[in-house]
Amino acid sequence: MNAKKFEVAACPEMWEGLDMDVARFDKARLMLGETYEKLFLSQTRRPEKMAYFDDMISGIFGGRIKEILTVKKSGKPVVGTFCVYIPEEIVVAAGGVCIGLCGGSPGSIPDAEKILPRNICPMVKSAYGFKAGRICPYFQVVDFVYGETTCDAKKKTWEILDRLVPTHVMEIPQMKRARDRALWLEEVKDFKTKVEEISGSAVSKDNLAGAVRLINNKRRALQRLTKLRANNPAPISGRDALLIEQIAFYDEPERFAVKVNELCDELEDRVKEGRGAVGAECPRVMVSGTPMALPNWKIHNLLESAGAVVVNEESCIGTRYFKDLIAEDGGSMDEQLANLTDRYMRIDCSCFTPNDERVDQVLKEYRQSKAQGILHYSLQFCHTYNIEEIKIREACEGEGIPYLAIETDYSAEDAGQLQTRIEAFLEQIGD
Ligand code: BJ8
Repeated sequence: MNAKKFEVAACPEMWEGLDMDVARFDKARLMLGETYEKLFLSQTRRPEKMAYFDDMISGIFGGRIKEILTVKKSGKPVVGTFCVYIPEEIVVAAGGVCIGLCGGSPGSIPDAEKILPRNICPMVKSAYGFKAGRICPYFQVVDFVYGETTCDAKKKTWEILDRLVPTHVMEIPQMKRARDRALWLEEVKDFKTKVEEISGSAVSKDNLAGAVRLINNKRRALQRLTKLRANNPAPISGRDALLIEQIAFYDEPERFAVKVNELCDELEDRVKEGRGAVGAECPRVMVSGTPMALPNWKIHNLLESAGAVVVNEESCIGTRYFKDLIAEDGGSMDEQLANLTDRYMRIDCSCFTPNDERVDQVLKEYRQSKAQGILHYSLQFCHTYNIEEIKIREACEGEGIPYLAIETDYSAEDAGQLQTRIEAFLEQIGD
């Protein structure tokens, strides 16, 4: 397909202006390009419309940062987040940009381990390390970041991160009673106030209604993509679908939705013609669990290199991000904020207790995606997902669903051992 060598574009002058460690970052840029070429561009039978997403990766540290800088220069807020609980609609309503800053790379972890404990989640360490090492242009471009109180690793890291970048924290309730919803509504209002303070202007109800429609459309496009993956043969690889779900946290939302829909048009044609990204005999696997932040492609790569196809991600970089929409019938600001609060309270993160709706959701998505097995993925030291895994496993056993649970980090050290376990799991599906 792409004869010419793929490269992630360099913008050293812009990075210099963002106070980055340019020499070090440039090496990471080259490595990302090489990995991308190997994992993504080597795939045969790729949809043509993936070209846009290839370009996004090529411009991820260049063109997209320039766009965000333009918004910033116009006085609009640029907000970094680490959790799908932070209501991006409010940032968009203020004319700003909301960016997901979760870390998915092992390269920044040594920077974090200079200060943070080693035995915490790699996603938290990777994100912190990107800022500490000044090796992420997105971290350098944000006005401030918004953390949350979902897990211990995150909420205590925010106190340390605040030394490097202004860090605010939303309190996410841990239960879903009426009083927890009331708390969350207050947190949403405080978030809106903070965003307004930074942008220097109030968010109007019309702007909020427009932002809700815009982000709903982005989520709808991702829902459409997910539905298409339920076809056999799968019209798109799991790797490519995951990539799109990751890009959803960086790209301009309106353009992104258009491009995902264009891709879906092509996938619909493929489905009609019975053309897949893989053969119909490929074992179909659903991945469930902790999010996989860019550029974490470890599990999808292992699964698909072993001959499977991933057909669903029950994850925050996956369906948990887009399965629910905000009701668009709110008129007043209060009604709209109530609608928004209700939608966000439906996110079934394992930080909630009890959280049985997630178990039901996993089974529902398993059936909808026409998967043949579930791989539960938990990042190392994520206690809530690791413990909730017990209930997911029991539910799968009850339904006779082939199941494999993996706890891992970002290193390649366990790749051989994981490969063996994955191969045995795929054999089990084939039996
Ligand atoms: S709503 S899943 S994005 S918290 S994996 S950092 S919980 S130790 S990412 Fe998450 Fe929001 Fe929940 Fe979703 Fe902590 Fe666990 Fe690490 Fe996690």
